[in-house]
Amino acid sequence: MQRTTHRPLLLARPVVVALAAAVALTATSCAKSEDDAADSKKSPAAAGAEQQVVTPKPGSETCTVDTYGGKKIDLKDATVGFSQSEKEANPFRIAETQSIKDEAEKRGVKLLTANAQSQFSKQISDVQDLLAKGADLLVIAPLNSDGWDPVLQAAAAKKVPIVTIDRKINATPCKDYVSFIASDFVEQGRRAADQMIEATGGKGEVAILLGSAGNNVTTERTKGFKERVAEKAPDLKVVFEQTGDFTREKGQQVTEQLIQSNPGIKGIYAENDEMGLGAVAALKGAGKKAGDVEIVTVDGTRNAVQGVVDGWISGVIESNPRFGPLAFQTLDEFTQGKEVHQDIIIQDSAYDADNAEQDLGKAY
Ligand code: GZL
Repeated sequence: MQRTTHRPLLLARPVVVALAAAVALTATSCAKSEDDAADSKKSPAAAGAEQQVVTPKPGSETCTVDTYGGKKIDLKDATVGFSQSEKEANPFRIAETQSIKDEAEKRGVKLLTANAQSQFSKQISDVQDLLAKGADLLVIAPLNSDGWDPVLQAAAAKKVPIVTIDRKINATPCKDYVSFIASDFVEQGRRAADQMIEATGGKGEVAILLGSAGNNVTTERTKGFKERVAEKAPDLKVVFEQTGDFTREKGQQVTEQLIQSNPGIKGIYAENDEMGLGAVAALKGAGKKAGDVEIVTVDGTRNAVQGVVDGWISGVIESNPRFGPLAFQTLDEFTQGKEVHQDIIIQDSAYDADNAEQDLGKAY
């Protein structure tokens, strides 16, 4: 069922690119104008293309191989080790790994990969294993923000530079790792709040399906959402917060409890699409109709954006997983001895009833 309410398309705040020679986006993951939206209508495949521009976070410091203590090498002669954190059941992880593989192949770089199946102890041993197999450089998508010391020491001993993507590790940039490339998760939370305020009229009780504990994504998406609600909609009350561990099963279980304890809940903010889709399943199981509860999620997976088209989900803020070009461009420049930024932002788009159908092709 197509919802008829219309909401302004929420766009990422334009990030002023500090680098004058920034390479133009080949195709943006943020539809900045009707033209872009029109483009995505013409060729959905192009609409999902990967971000090429290196957009430093305002105030980001830089790093060079000399200050870091690595060695200048030709990336083409190097072996890159990629450590993925979560099992590839979540489309975010599938798209993230594919982006790294595609870029390595495009650049003719030898890539070793490992998947920790959502177990942190396995991710630590995976990275040790990649080092033992001769990785000259590491790209890590961390499961947790803490507990990385053994890996950092082992990589430093072998002078193997690390680029982290997606979630942050609590360590020293340009000493323990070279660069951190990620979305602005606090901004994602703010934008999700904007969509929730729009969908609910800024009044009523809402619940938060929290992500997993122990990483910055959960804390920052929650921070951004709560800040914005407090700032713009004091009559919208967060009355329930519980983790769904970023999984669909847990998201469904928690929502089943939620609608028992809070039958009048007006909105659910799910900190990722998988939990949001679990919430939809719970609502359907309870005999609810599309639109009875406003759901806003974060990621931008195809199933969730389809949920917007079908009226079950009010809005989706993208968390762009297509890190391949940015990660390898950073590695390439770093190993050539050039300055790279320690904090790099990947742009996120957004979906609501106004653009979900035409932009479904941008979802992953
Ligand atoms: C965000 C990433 C999150 C996704 C979830 O960068 O760390 O982890 O939003 C995934 O889908 O579980």
